[in-house]
Amino acid sequence: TPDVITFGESMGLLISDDRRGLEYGSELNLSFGGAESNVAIGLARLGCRSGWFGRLGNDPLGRRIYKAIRGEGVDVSRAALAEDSPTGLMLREKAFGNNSVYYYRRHSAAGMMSPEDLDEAYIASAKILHVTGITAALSDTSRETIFRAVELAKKHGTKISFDPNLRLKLWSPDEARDTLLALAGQADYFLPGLDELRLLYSKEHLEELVPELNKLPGVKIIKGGDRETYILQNGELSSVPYFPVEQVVDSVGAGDGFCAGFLAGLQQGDDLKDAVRLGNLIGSMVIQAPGDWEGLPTREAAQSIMSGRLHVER
Ligand code: KDG
Repeated sequence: TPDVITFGESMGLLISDDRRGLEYGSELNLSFGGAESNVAIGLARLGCRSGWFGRLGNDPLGRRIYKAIRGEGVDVSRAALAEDSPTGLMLREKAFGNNSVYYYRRHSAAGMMSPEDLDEAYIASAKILHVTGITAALSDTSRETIFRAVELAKKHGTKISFDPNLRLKLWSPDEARDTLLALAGQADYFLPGLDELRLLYSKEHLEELVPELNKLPGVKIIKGGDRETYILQNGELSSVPYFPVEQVVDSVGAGDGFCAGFLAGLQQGDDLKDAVRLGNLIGSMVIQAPGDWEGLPTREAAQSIMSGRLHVER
């Protein structure tokens, strides 16, 4: 059984790289994305046993996504290909001055997930359950599912890792606040971005946010600082600097890469600082390749960069 499990919506992803954007460009690249499956894939590549579940439509996109995630070595034994509704879709454009995503996911199979879809024994057998706020934004039943999963994890001593992943195209900060902070209050590892904290607490500076965060139990790892990731543990703030990046090709997926590296670090027994360092490294690698997850490195690739070893090309 997997050590780290996660669930959520994975969708077909069409990316336009054309500077003319989706309105005038003519070519699209087909892939898929989904914050939670990105994390599960990242973990598997780093040598961890990970599992992902969720509902996909039993259609070409759904089967493609299912097989791709399974092909990465992620346990998909609890994932479902549903007949009642289609796989969601998302379009991204990297147009001149405009990096936007457009969701076509309302009434998708994933949003129909409900608490009855959860396998209690599966959650009990994992060491960590990783969830993100996207799932809470999809539908009422999806939100009930995430809270129920967290409750089951607590009951069985499975640790909870939570990334708010506030997606403003799904809900506003005002709509999201109570739900995301309730989940944050349940997390053993709360992994927000600094910009998300600003929106959730309506406070601009880290110094003002720290007292708020200190009210939450658990460890807080704050992503998206200018040059570093912050760790807030037992009221004490420290930080771990980013790795240098040659060229940012596609910044989407940085946070998921971070979570994968961080959770992989914890699984291999790293202390918090080293786990965050691995998170920073994986985040920095995923943004140097196009796509939401394709640039996630294997354990060997990550290790050779971490140790500064040169890669033998031929
Ligand atoms: O973190 C990247 C994800 O946001 C992306 O892969 C797609 O899950 C996704 C979403 O809802 O935007």
